[in-house]
Amino acid sequence: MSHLRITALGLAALISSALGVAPAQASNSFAVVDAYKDFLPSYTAGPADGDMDVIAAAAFYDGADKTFSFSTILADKVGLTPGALYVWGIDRGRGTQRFLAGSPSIGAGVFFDSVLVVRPDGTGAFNDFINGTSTPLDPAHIKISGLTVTVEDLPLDLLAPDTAGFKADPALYTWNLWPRLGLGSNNQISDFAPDGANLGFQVTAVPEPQTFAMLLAGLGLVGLRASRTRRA
Ligand SMILES: [Ca+2]
Ligand SMILES: [Ca+2]
Repeated sequence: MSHLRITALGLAALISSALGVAPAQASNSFAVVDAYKDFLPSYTAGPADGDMDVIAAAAFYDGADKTFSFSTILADKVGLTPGALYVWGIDRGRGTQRFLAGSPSIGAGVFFDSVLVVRPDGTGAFNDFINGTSTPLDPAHIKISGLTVTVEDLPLDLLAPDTAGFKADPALYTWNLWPRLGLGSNNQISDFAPDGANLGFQVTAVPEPQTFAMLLAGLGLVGLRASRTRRA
């Protein structure tokens, strides 16, 4: 069923047309199409369910509103696996490969100094490892729908208190996304997106509400096709 697959290039083109920018600018710097069923060998804590498998993800920084937004498509309906969590690791300039020191040692190339934890019930928190704080997210920012988890319009102030070592420009922060079952050991982490790397944020200088909706539609198409491929 390879003809149903959409390539990273295809997503980039989709995003490009949605954003009205050249493919070279869109590239893969802020969005990733992640492999289907690429469960980590170290993931032994739970089932290889589709809601533990990232298909696509993207993130934005709105420089005008000074807000961050994140979105992902999973391979199956969010909420399928009890205890599933979706975690965006964010590197604001003091990120380290924190999972390397864990057991089992995983996540080479995945740098973060804070995490955005989102639950299928629409609640979540921002945990800042540098400042040692945990801040519940306003549920109004979290949207769960079908295969999609979205966190919209998080204020810069939440992610970037005045802390030494953080990058001066929040547009230069990077991220990685991983589903996991509970917040214990590394064998609960099922997938990284992207694999072994961080991505940047698409920076939108002028707020355009339709942009995000169009990208989500594109990501939804990816998810739908992946889902069909899975069933086929
Ligand atoms: Ca995946
Ligand atoms: Ca992956």
